[in-house]
Amino acid sequence: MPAAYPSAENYGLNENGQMVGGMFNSADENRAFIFDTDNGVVDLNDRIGAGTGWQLLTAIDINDMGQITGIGELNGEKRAFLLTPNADADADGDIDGSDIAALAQEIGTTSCSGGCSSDFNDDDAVTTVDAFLQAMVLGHTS
Ligand SMILES: [Ca+2]
Ligand SMILES: [Ca+2]
Ligand SMILES: [Ca+2]
Repeated sequence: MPAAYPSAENYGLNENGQMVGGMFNSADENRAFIFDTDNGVVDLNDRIGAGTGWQLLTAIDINDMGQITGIGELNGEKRAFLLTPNADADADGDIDGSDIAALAQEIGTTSCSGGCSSDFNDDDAVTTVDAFLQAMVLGHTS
């Protein structure tokens, strides 16, 4: 665990070995985290963009698509959250035809090890799960 949040409780685990939960310290400050053996412990607040108004306190569960539910605060008010993996393959801030083309080139790859731009759920393979994640947010801009 990071030094600032030495204690943790794990609440959710998926097929890909990704674990989520809440980490906290003696000052009773809480942060939602995700853990896997490739990336270690990552504060989910570092995964969402700055300036959202959200503080993610505890992650409750993660499904095999990489979607994470939990509890946080939006502008200081306690709320539930749902995070869906970012399907912006070319990282230009929108989900459009060029992202579909990038996924089409990689689909079927089963040994990404972090090297596939379209492995949105980070299971080291580009599959129909990643295509579905992309289809859900097609047309979105950030
Ligand atoms: Ca894009
Ligand atoms: Ca684009
Ligand atoms: Ca994948």
